[in-house]
Amino acid sequence: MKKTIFSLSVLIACCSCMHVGNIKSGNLDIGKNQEESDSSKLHSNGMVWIPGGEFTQGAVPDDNMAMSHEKPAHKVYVNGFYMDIHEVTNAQFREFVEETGYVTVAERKIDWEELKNQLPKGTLKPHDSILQPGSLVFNKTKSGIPNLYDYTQWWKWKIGASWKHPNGPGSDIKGKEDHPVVHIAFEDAQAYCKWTGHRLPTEAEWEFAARAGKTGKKFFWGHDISQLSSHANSWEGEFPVKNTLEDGYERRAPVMSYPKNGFGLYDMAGNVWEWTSDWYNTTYYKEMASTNKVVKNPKGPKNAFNSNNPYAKERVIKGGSFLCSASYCASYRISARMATSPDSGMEHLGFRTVVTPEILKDNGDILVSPRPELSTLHHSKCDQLHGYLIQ
Ligand SMILES: [Ca+2]
Ligand SMILES: [Ca+2]
Repeated sequence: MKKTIFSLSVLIACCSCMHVGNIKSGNLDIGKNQEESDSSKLHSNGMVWIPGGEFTQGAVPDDNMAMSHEKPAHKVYVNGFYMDIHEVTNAQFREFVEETGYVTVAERKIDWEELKNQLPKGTLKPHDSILQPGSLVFNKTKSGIPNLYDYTQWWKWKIGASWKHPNGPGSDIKGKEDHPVVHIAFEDAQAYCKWTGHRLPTEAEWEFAARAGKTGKKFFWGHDISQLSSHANSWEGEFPVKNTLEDGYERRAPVMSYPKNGFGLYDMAGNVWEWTSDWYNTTYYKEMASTNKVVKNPKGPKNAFNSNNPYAKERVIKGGSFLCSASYCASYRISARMATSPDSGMEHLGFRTVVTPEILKDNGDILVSPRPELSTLHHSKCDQLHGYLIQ
């Protein structure tokens, strides 16, 4: 098991189901003309059909918050797929853990011999009392910070922090079953996906789904930043010092606390960041744009590369979180993206899953018509929990 450079750099700085149709139960209504079928308008087992199509991925022209790695925008086509309507919740993840006995990266012992290979040569080994299972937790600062580039000012390594203890020992998820699960490393998300028979979305799929047909818009609701508080759980006030709580939540909010986008997806802006399956490569958008073609179903670059973090191979995360503020990254914008080390779970990082008709067919787990009663599709705890059995 590895921990990330990011994790360790902070550490050292500090101390020094749903199952669509669940492949198991297999109950998606998938017909030959599926994009026109009723299933396209239904949430089946907490998922919704995202019709495929062409779109422009990347920064919109008048977005002055867009970072260089969101440019140049480029044309992409994605096939249709089903997507979880909300971030994977604590209840969903607990069901997975209870059934499989899975132990997340944040809960595992740290192997210094593996870890040091990801660090600059000569990095001193932290004391054994520090090299304990844990994760990164956000801490507000006591006063304003002139330099927001140094994230170690608000990210702290906390021994004992994990999905069960999001803010470290003493915290728990009781009464927060409908909150998004966090401290999820990439391999944790993949393990959950394997259990459900789903997979993580590609970055292009994620962005297409988030945009929901809003061409040229910065946010899923349009262009009006004044609607942020009513549409997404973000950080309001001076980051990372004072949160005015205008949107009602300082940290994670229960999933589906804010309006859905045009495809019926919740929290595609804010609440927690979400893993995609793409490697992060700073040159990727330029390469895509240079083809002067509509790239079909891109799956990301072949290799990871980040000139700012040469020791790590990172994945792309999307959507921003409760920590995103207008004064910092404004990552509730649709085109926003971030590089994160795959073995790093954090307090603001979760995921949601997708599944394609092809995957379902490969698993021989399809019910065509007649569409099963939706109540039969909802067997997981989270379904009952949220009461979102779809009308
Ligand atoms: Ca908030
Ligand atoms: Ca989110």
